[in-house]
Amino acid sequence: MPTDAAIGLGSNLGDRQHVISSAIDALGNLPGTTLSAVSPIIETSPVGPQDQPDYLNAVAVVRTTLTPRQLLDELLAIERRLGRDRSEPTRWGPRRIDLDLLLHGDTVIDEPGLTLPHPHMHERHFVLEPLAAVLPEAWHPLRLRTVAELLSDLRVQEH
Ligand code: A4P
Ligand code: MG
Repeated sequence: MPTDAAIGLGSNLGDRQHVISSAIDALGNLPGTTLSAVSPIIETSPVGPQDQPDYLNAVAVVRTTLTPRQLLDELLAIERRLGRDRSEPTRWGPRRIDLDLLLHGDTVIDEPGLTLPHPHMHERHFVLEPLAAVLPEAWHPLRLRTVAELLSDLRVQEH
């Protein structure tokens, strides 16, 4: 059965717009996968080390027969093709492209190399804002809140 999966895209090096568009095209070409929605692209200040350029962030929704692990492997392959340099040592540092698997249906996984839902998604504006634009009613199976609710929770916490 195909499942809806949400993928977070981020870029803060090189031609950010072009890299994000190329990654979205690549998602639509994955086996067993169709692209169902793409959020607006937003510009965001870096979370983590501040001495790096601003990011462009977006979220894509795909309908896929790939398992979470297969989809993650495809995301890592797209990152490599688009020139992500994994020798970059800084955690949360600058990158041409970062693809995070945010949600895969309501799957919960905590294994080496794969955590679902993405462990930081509920605390990040740069994820929740574009995600709420395309999948506001998606369910976070651990926080027991919809994406729209997680975004409004985050806004309340910050005021
Ligand atoms: N991994 C495990 N679960 C997942 C998952 N659900 N999705 C593993 C993707 N990857 C997952 O990832 C390291 C390993 O995580 C992968 O090999 C995979 O097996 P990574 O992308 O190399 O690590 P990272 O991105 O440097 O660290 P981390 O903690 O994933 O950082 P994030 O969460 O990706 O954050 N500020 C703004 N404004 N916008 C951004 O997009 N991005 C980051 C990176 C920091 N600050 C930002 C932004
Ligand atoms: Mg990442």
